[in-house]
Amino acid sequence: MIEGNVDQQVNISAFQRSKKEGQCNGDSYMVKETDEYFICLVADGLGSGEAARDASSKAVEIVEKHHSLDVKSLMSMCNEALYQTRGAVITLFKCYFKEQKLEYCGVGNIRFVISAPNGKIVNPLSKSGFLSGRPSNFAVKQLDYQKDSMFIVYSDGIVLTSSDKQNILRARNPQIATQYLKQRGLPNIDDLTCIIGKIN
Ligand SMILES: [Mn+2]
Repeated sequence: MIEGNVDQQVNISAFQRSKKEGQCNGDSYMVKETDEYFICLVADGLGSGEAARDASSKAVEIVEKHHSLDVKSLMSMCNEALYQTRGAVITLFKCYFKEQKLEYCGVGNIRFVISAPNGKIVNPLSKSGFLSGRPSNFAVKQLDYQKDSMFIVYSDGIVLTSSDKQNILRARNPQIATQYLKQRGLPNIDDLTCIIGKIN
């Protein structure tokens, strides 16, 4: 569990769980905040176990090293890094604080949902497929966001109903939202990664 620092612009609550207890999780994620931006990646390696983990962690390495680049460039670099791996599905987004703009790109079934303070929920759609080094063109979506927006990024180890999404996005903070999810119960369907954040 990572708990966000109150001094940061984005308060995060993240958790992961393996499908089989004690086994390696095929999902990987990273978050990074600088004075100018916040960036977040969730990758789910195809299949399970070490080979899945190997694929998803390659994407994380790229974004950890090159997080100052734009989302489109990073998606291309992740794709190249995934050549000769199992492949992975990826969701990557970056919020630019001063502009209050968000760049988003998703390939495959990692969901991203963001709310505005007025309660409106935005569910940007990802492209189907996965990354494994084949040439691809990445469509990056640009969204405006407002302060106090909450978001959820989650792999297919969780299925959220629309009332779950509302409960999470209306929670006072990400830690309370995570508690809600844990209390509601999370059936063990796959490796799981869930990141809930609030942009202050
Ligand atoms: Mn999965």
